[in-house]
Amino acid sequence: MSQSMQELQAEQTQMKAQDSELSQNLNRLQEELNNVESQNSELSQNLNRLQEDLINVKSQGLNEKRTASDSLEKLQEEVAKLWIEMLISKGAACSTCPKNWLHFQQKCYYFGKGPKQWIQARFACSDLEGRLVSIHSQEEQDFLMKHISKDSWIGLRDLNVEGQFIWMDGSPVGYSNWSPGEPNNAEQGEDCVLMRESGQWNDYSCRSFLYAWVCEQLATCEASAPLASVSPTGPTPSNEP
Ligand code: MMA
Ligand code: CA
Repeated sequence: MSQSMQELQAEQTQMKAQDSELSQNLNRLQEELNNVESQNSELSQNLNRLQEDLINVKSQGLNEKRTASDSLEKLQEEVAKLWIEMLISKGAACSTCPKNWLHFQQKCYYFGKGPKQWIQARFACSDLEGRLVSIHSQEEQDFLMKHISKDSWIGLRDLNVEGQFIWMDGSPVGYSNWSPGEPNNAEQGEDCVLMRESGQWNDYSCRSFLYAWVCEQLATCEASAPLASVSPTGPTPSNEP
């Protein structure tokens, strides 16, 4: 055999060896690729599960926050009322109201005029540092009746659960003065409540414009001298935003 033939054979053997090495490498790479792909799909499944968990935790948190802030508002309401009762029992007069507000028992009332939907009346009251009126007795109803002249929005609505009316002060309906056959949730649905000129209540479309609305706020106590420096602990009651 010639010199060059031997060289060629040697080269061929070397090439075969390289070839098998390459194909081994290729197999290993293929395996690794498979591993990476399966890890990848596992990771993306985990990610999906984590995202679901996150959404659940977030909505749970929101619900808990809502419940807690509802309870807090009710407690603040109770504290404010107890505080007033305590002051009255110590001889204080709790009958001071802002200008243009009328005093009755422990509250002040504002009889708003001008076309408003229920939600606009609600904002008008909160702009005046009050809220739409909550009515809890025949005496309060009689007082209000004496001062209204048109259909007026009051602070009662069943926006969240149909038929479950809640006052703006957070309490359910105890005393009531519905017109006969009301609330009837007529037509496209009626979730807001008005007081008719007769004084009787009717559920009505929240989007309708009424020309009158009634706000309330707690009256301020003019404490007698020794009480002047005392004040209730905790935040003062805020009106619903
Ligand atoms: C009627 C009665 C009410 C209802 C209004 C809607 C005039 O009263 O059905 O219940 O709210 O109509 O216009
Ligand atoms: Ca109605």
